[in-house]
Parts: sequence; structure tokens; C-alpha cells
Amino acid sequence: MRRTGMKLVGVVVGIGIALWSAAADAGSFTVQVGPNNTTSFVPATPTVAAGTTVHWTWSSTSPLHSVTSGTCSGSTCSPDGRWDSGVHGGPFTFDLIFAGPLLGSVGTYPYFCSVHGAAMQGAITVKATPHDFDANGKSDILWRNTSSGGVAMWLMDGATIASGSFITTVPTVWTVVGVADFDGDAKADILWRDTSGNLALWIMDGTAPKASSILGNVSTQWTIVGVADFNGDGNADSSGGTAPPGMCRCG
Ligand SMILES: [Ca+2]
Ligand SMILES: [Ca+2]
Ligand SMILES: [Cu+2]
Repeated sequence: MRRTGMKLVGVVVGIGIALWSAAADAGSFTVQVGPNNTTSFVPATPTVAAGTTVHWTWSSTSPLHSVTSGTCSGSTCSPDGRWDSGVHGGPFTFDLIFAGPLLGSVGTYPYFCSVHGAAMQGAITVKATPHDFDANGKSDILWRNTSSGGVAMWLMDGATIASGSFITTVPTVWTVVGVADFDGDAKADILWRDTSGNLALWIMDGTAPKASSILGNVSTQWTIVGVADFNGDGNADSSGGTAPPGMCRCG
């Protein structure tokens, strides 16, 4: 049975190497800066998938504007240092990719215009895509060999396999009971349970587990029926809830 498992993995890795160059980002989203001579960002508060490139476009030659990350309190705005386009008139564009350690986490990134201050504010909210292990805004596929215990992954680019990776082997008493983003980095993580009721969590960085922990033991009379962000903080929570059983697709 183990030979069968390794043979499957060999096929997966082979496909991955052949198609490695197919990886792509989550697409782009455009925000207009002061359209029609207004002091506004349009749309002001969009939500985008992690991995999205946001294009800010200036069309009016005046007044001048900037896209400066930070927050305003009353009439006073304070940059937070994440980004600053500088002050420009149109035509001008400023692009940022919402990925990586600085901009890739799930959450809201506020900004303002350094010329118009609190009168001209916007925010980009970054959300995780369900089952997206590499935070490119596209769901991926996790494989388990129920004979060998092998764990493998396909990083997907739509209907194309961008890469395939064998991760490791986990004893078959353990079952994947949830895939969701538990730490809010926009990369999906893996929740495991064994036949004794022990729960373990792998915090993933793409195809590699970067941290693992035993969450505890819950009597096997209790079944996980959903993994989702129940308290709205952008992080997945594990709980009995109204979500469908098994690997939740509602994140
Ligand atoms: Ca992905
Ligand atoms: Ca995560
Ligand atoms: Cu402005």
C-alpha cells in the first residue's frame, strides 16, 4: 500500500515541476484618486483578496493628491509608514501588491491624501480566500493518502496546477478536519484530529508547516462540524456551529 502512495506522490511532483511557471497573482483592482476634481477615493473602502494588485489612478491634473497609509483623528492625519505615493497630479498611477509580511495579512489598511488630510480618506480591506495556501487569492488543493498517510498539495492557478508538493507523512490515525486561516496571514492552515480526540493545528506558510501545536483533547463524542471565522476578526475559529460538516467552504 505504501508503494502505491509514493507512486501517486511522484506523479504529483512531476506535474508540479512541468507547470511551475504557470503561477499568477490574484488580479488587480483600480481605485480612482480625485475623479472629476473631487477630493475622494473611488471606491473608498473596497475589499480585495490577498495577493491583489491595487492600482490607484490620478486623472485630474489638479488638485494634487497623495495616497499615504495611515489614519486620521479629527483633522490630524498620521502616516504609518507602510506606503506613500508622494504628491502628484494626473495622469499618474501608483501600484501596490497586497501580499507578503507588510501588506498580506487579513485586515484593513487605512490611508489618506497628505494634501487634503481627513477630508480625503480611504481604506483597503484584505480578505483571505478559502483553501488558499499561498495567499495569491486562488484556492488550492490538499491531498491525503489514506493508506500511506502522505500529505501533498497542489497550488492552483484557476484550473491549472501551478505546482505540486509532497509535504510529509502523518500517521493515518490523524485526519484533516478543517482548512482555514487561523492566524490571519491570508494563508490557509490545517486542523487535524486523531482517533483519540486529540486536536492539532498546523500553521502553514504555503506548502510548509511553519508551526504545529496540540490544541488539546476533546471527547470523540464531539465532532467538528465547521471551521470558519465566527467572531469576524479575520481569523478562523474552530467551533460547533451552523456551518456544513467536514471541510468548511464558507470561510
Ligand atoms: Ca493559492
Ligand atoms: Ca494562516
Ligand atoms: Cu488630495
